[in-house]
Amino acid sequence: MTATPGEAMRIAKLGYKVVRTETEAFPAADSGYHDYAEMQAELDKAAKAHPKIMQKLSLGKSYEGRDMPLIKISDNVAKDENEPEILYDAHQHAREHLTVEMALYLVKLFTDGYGKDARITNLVDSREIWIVPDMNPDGGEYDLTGGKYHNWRKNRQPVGSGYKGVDLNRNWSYKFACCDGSSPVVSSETYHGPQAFSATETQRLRDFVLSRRIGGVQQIKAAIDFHTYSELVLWPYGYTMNSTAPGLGADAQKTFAALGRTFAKSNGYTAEQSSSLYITDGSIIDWLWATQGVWAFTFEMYPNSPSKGGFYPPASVITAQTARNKDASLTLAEYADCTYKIIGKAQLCSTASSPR
Ligand code: LU0
Ligand code: CA
Ligand code: CA
Ligand code: ZN
Repeated sequence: MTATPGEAMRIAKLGYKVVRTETEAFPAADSGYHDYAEMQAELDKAAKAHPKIMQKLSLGKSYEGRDMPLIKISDNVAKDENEPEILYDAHQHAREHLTVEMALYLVKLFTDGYGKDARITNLVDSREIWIVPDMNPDGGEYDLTGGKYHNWRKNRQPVGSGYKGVDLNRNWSYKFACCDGSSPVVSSETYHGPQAFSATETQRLRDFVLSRRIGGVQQIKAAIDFHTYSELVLWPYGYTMNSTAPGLGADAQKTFAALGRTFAKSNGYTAEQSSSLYITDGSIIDWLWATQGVWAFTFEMYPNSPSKGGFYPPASVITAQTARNKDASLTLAEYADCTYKIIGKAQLCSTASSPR
């Protein structure tokens, strides 16, 4: 709960204890968004209401020491079952606050829908769903300081020359800094960091993903990394304009494109290879695919133009713009047991010719 200084004084006069915490809040007009403390409270509430299917765990701490929540949703949630695992992560970029709302929407969708909606119930029973709602809590809170937005993108780690911040989505190790898709300049918005995984927060998610590699088999089969804005569905690779490249053969490319176009049909976004937007190196989806074989997509959410609010659309859009990705999010989870089904090549999933 938050209060303005005036409200805090009146509450104190009523005899209640007012505790000042270090948490930031959205400007009043945007109070429909969840700041860090409100996000944590929402997750705690959901975990308490659905203990059989939801666990609130932790990835560890961010650079400034904020807990990075990790949500698991599945039947028999305390057990690691042999079920395809799916990862949804949000908020690598601080100012992209709508993505936290997307993650909270997915938590609600899978928990409140369980036992009511057959599609949701089937997924919760047959999958292990991982949700990381806040990859950049330090940057996200910094972006709200002083009751106004700061247009902040990176994390808040000191990087030299008095500057702070590494672009988390340029800090992953696959083809790190290879191709002019990031910057070596500490003050740049796309500063990639002194080396791959220099950022505390990318280390946290990397270590979790690697921990899901069991007996040499990555358990996470598919992922969506949520960003804003542009209304795009993007698939690997980001580092090259070539549609096929080492680790990404013709069948995999066709599968990515078919899945991506299916998602775009449901949410009205534009589907394309990530590099069609612009070249990025050290992005999460290139790493997830190339090193772990995870079918990983970037979704760039609402809006599609700066005139609709850019990185700061009004809170009134949250409900529609998160629900807009319901079908795509569920469809990816449904295909997670064998993505090649979508190009009619299910045999690739069970044979030794399966790439990973
Ligand atoms: O990281 C980014 O630059 C993304 C786009 C890539 C995933 C291709 N755009 S954003 O920073 O505006 N979300
Ligand atoms: Ca289960
Ligand atoms: Ca498992
Ligand atoms: Zn982004």
